[in-house]
Amino acid sequence: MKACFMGLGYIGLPTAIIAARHNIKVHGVDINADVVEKTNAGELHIIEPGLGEMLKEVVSNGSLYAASSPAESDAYFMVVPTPFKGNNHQPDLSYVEAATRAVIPFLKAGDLYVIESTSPVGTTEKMAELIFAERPELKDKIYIAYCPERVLPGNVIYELVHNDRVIGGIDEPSTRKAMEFYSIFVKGTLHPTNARTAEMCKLTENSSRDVQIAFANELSFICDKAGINVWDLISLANKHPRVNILQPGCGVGGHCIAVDPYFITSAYPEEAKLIATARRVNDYKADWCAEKVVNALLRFELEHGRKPVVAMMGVAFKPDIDDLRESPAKYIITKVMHSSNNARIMVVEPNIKEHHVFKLTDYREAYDKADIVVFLTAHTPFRQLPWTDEKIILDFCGIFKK
Ligand code: SAJ
Repeated sequence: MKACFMGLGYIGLPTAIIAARHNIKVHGVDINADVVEKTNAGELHIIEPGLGEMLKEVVSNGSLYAASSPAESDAYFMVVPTPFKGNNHQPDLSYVEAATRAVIPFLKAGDLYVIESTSPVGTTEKMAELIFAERPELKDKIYIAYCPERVLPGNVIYELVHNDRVIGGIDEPSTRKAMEFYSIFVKGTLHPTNARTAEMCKLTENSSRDVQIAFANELSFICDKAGINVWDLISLANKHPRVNILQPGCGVGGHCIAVDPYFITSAYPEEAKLIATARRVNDYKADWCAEKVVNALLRFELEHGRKPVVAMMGVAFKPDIDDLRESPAKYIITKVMHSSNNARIMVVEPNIKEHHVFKLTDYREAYDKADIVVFLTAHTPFRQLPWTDEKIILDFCGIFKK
């Protein structure tokens, strides 16, 4: 069986590699020539534990080959980004559409076409229309489905195989055909549904997490005013057998949770009130944190007659990763630097060696030297630092929670 993966990014590449390890001949396509070159050289262009060796193996035994354009296959997978366009967070389907148009000439009766990219409801039907407009003779002869991924970066190899998956075809034969494909390497349960439900399911999963984090962040605003430790509060409330509140942080980052809810709110603005509010709460959390830091700096200067030394702890968008994209911590650091009027600000990120904008300081040294310590990302090593009353500590991510 031959499979063509359109997009060799954080999801497409690992999926292509896993498929290639299961007796599938994989043709991987990326518009970035550098990605194609690296992949064919057996070099991983993303960071994912354990995946590098697997890539070398499938490239050297010929089961994975990368190129800049598609080739004839039995199954085609669209694993490209779906960013925003305009200023109202409208989803931009141009990559999915371009990838689809690129494979249309190769399609033949019996083939499977799958979209994995996070997409607004109706996208799979829209792409089916596009395919049949160009190739009307394929109507009812090919299988078209939507099958979102659910993997957590850092644990991709395990989750790609063991997570349950939702698979929705444009008709039942399509759902069955797609399930047949995924059953080759997925050990989790495959759940059949229709394409629209599968699309909405992906958006729902990430919106649900965003809403739950917004609840925790809202509690952090309330507790700050009420003089209550929010971490203690949540831990106590979670002792109730049917309560499970998530953790507040300095905002929500990454490319999924802070993005996918907009695919619902932009299409259903009248109905998606709670989802839209949660987005605003989580975005506001980063501004609220930045303001708290700036105020602490000003107060220190007033009280001590000199500028404070400040340690900003953590730049990544979540604990124990090196991914800084869409990071609220990075946003807060930049904002504080712009309004700090020459205070000495040390930036700490133990998971990376250097950064093109921030000069990085070792976390122990920064903690030791700082008058004000701001915890932005709950990296594990920070938890070893001793609590002290001699510094002003702004713990936005619960480093010192019990
Ligand atoms: N966060 C909090 N409080 C929490 C949990 C997380 O503030 O209690 C913050 C994190 O610090 C981070 C952001 O939320 O800034 C997102 O982190 P995350 O670990 O919740 O999620 P992602 O973006 O790494 O991955 C998510 C996952 N989705 C869900 O958990 C529902 C993953 O399974 C998806 O595959 C991925 O999105 C995706 O690709 O959609």
